[in-house]
Amino acid sequence: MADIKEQKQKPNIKEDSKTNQLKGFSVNHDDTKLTTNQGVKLSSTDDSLKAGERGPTLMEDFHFREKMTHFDHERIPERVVHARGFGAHGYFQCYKPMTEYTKAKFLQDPSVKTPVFVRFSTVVGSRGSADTVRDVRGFATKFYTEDGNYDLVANNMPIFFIHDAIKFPDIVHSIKPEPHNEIPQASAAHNTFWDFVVSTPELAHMIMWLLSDRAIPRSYRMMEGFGVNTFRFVNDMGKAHFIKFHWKPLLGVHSLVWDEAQKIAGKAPDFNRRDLWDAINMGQFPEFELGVQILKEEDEFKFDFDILDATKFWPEEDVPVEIIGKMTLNRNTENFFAETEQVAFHPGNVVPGIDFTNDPLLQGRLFSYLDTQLIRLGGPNFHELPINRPLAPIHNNQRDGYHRMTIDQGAVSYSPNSIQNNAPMPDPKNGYIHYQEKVDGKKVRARSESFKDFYRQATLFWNSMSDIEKQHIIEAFHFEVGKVSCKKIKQQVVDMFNNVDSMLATEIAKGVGATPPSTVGGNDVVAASPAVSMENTIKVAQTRKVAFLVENGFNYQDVTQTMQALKDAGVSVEIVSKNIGVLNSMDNQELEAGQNYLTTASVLYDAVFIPGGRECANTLANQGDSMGFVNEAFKHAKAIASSNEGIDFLESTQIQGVALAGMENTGDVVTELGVVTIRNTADLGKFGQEFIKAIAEHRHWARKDIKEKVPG
Ligand code: HDD
Repeated sequence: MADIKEQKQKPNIKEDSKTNQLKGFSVNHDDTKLTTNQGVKLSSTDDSLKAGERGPTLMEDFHFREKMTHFDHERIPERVVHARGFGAHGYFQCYKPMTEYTKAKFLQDPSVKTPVFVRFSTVVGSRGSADTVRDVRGFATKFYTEDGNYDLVANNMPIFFIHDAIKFPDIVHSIKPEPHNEIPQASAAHNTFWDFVVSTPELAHMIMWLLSDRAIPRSYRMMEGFGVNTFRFVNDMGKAHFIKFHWKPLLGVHSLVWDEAQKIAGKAPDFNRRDLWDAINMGQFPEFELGVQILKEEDEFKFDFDILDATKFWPEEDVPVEIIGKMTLNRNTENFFAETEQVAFHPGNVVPGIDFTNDPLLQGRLFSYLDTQLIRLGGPNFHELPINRPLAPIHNNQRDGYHRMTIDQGAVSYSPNSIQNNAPMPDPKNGYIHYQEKVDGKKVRARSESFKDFYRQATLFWNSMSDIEKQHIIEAFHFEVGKVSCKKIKQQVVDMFNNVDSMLATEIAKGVGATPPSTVGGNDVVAASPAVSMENTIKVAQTRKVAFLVENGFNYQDVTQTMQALKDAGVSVEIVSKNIGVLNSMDNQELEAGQNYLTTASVLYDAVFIPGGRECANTLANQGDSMGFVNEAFKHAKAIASSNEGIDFLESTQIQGVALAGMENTGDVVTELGVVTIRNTADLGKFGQEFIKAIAEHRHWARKDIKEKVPG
């Protein structure tokens, strides 16, 4: 009895606790017989019940009616934002007890593995839209802790568009497809959004992030996550600190280039979700460290921005990120709908030790998420869906409502009561106690003056970008604003961003047919925050994907040794050929090509390798698809490697101005601008290592003028 009581109050959380809970709901259909939803076995499901073979279908066909009714009701409303997403299971472990700052139990004991479910998403597109559109990415994590569920509902950018949640419907309406014709899908490049931007200067900073490479991540495994809003840690003495949450991927932060992202949207619209799915299936488990920026309450007014303003970040150079734990995603879902679609996040799902602040964006979020689940999941019992159930026990007086699962015993569903000794009883000691912040003010529909610095952090961000990142931002403006048909808005964009930086505004104007600013713009910010530039991120080759372009007559040793070196470094390889199937090497050894130029494309790989073998090189040189493949990889600044006669093929492509191993080369590895070549098969070991280094670099931006010189 004592055990049951103990269990009722305090679950023993283990890494697989959530998986085991879900198993109780999972159904296996192997070797089973077809039944109705009432469990009645069916003899056939291929024909409806008719009055005569050619006659009308009969009303009494209960199987037809049930099957059709279920089908007719299979869709639920998609999320109003973040409709397209992809989830995975894993666990979180803290590195050290955070007792000094918070009493949150999952942040105390490094030996505890708290189960988590994460859903990554895009914001604007509908459920069937492409993964690689320019957009903010959602990064929502549900921690199934012993104290109940904690949701960290984050994005991959540290700031937000607006100050106050009351503007959320406006910004979302402006960026979504325009209501009269539902065009364009999953894109900010249209009149209504930019009309809203130029009318709402607080957006300036977020636009800089949205038009940066952060908005087209290479992988969900390679992006940061940010809680954005300012929260509080509260310790068991009731002392609070302001905090910001960060997720830092161990693979570094990396992005696609825009041309590539657009092509992937057509060739592989599931690019990011497949990448996550495959990585987990291959055992390459995505890992993210959890970091916090911690501020003393007395330092609230120490900064030249308001720490409650969600359009500002706390520069890591000023408030260091303390790494406090790590999350590992190690299990794919069994059923997309049951798990990823039905999961319901809410920033208001907090546990003792984590509390809110008066950040007006956060305050509004605290209403919206619970509200939206009521329509999306059809009633107040969505917390009972397997994916949403906490591991901590639920005991309260809430009853009834659509789809109630639990069978709550007894006559009592009110408090206080004497019939049940007042159970379920509040727990003043362990129960959630809101931080007792003193609040005193007049009721006003107004915004604090301290929020009204719209441009200085936008300039800080701009100053922090590398040259190539700046160039990409300018090109993104040319694309986005170039698609705006209203000339007045284009000019207003130039004028607005002149407040960020004059050079930026002048460059924007050049590309979109507007007049450059006539006044020197910018502001007094000259500082930079190196932490926001992706140039300074972690660079590893692990988990990258390389295409080997191979045809008959290839050099077997070149292929197998290079493949082995890459595999040893955790890089995966796909053989691409004109035809899928068996290929023969120059010494008649076999290799299987798994992809042809129709099933795959250059944009789906991080790097390309072309082996030696005269016949192979000649065939490649006569195939437009192979040439295009390599040209595109070169243009997208990816690593390229080639050995022996493969280099002759490279010479026939648009790879110009890069030194390649020449005929006289006797075995040295020649590496220039991410192109690695060798003419001697004896030293393939070093060649492989150089290639791995070039892949780890992610992109080789020093290739001069590639954009102009390489067509495509
Ligand atoms: Fe939100 C979903 C993140 C501001 C209202 N939001 C949603 C999701 C993420 C975020 C990751 C998807 C969750 C999932 O995968 O199911 N949202 C953010 C961040 C914000 C933010 C980091 C800025 C700090 N959101 C925000 C505001 C509002 C909302 C200001 C409204 C006042 N968000 C919603 C929502 C959604 C949502 C309408 C749609 C689906 C859902 O909640 O479950 O309630």
